[in-house]
Amino acid sequence: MISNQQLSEYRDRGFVVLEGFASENECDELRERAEALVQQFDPAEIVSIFSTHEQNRLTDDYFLTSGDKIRFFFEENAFNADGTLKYKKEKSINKIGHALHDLDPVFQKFSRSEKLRQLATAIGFEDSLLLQSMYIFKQPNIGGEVTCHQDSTFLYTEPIDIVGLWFALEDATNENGCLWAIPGGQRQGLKSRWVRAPEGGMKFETFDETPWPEDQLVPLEVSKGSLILLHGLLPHRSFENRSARSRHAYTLHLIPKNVRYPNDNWLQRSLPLRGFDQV
Ligand SMILES: O=C(O)CCC(=O)C(=O)O
Repeated sequence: MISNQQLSEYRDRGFVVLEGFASENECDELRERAEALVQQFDPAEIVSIFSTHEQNRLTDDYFLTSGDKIRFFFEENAFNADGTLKYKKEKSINKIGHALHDLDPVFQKFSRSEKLRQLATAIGFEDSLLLQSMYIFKQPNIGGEVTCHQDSTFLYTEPIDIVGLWFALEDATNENGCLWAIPGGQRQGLKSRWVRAPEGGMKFETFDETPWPEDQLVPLEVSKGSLILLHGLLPHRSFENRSARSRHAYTLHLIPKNVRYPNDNWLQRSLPLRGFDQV
């Protein structure tokens, strides 16, 4: 599942790549399912532009109530000035989130597979809850950047303890917007939290104003089927995809059952969180 050397690499660098973790078949099944979900989705229902630059999202109810739903978010550059889509909807969606692992049978089966349960056990998350899932498209030509961040900023727990599982469903290269990370950056502590403001909407609570040392970022170019484990405090990002190739990925976040999950985190659910054993 994961060797001792890979485990110590994860602890030291804050990330590790497990090549070939998901089979070609599993990757294709998830891709086909995501494509089917997009086909069923009517973009007229809601137009929500997702971007880490886009301040509108801070008050975007569609986003803030998506923690226990399957919702669709567009690339920031998907629209013409008149609000119409530049490309077909299947080439315009940035991501689907945030409860595929609970609500969709295909994603649920993959996310709670024996293989994933064993991996979670090996990395000390045997008694954990599946908090969030996302299908990220990083579309050809218009795939938006994700600026440098720590996942614990958005999914904060006390004590801080979260792991991100990032599955490459296609080869991810520098050209199509692979992940980048600052090795060892998880040791620098949490820079900020994104919290629900009492007056409504979201705001950042900043603990450390120093900019990210982005010159220390390294590219994580990986092949289809690779799994990247990401420590919740690891600074990471991805650049725009200006290439003609997409860069699909599926991500899952796990938290231990015994941490405190604050009610001012953005992600709140009516559906109870479930572990690997509760199918
Ligand atoms: O897949 C990407 O491009 C970035 C994903 C990421 O960093 C995140 O969702 O935390």
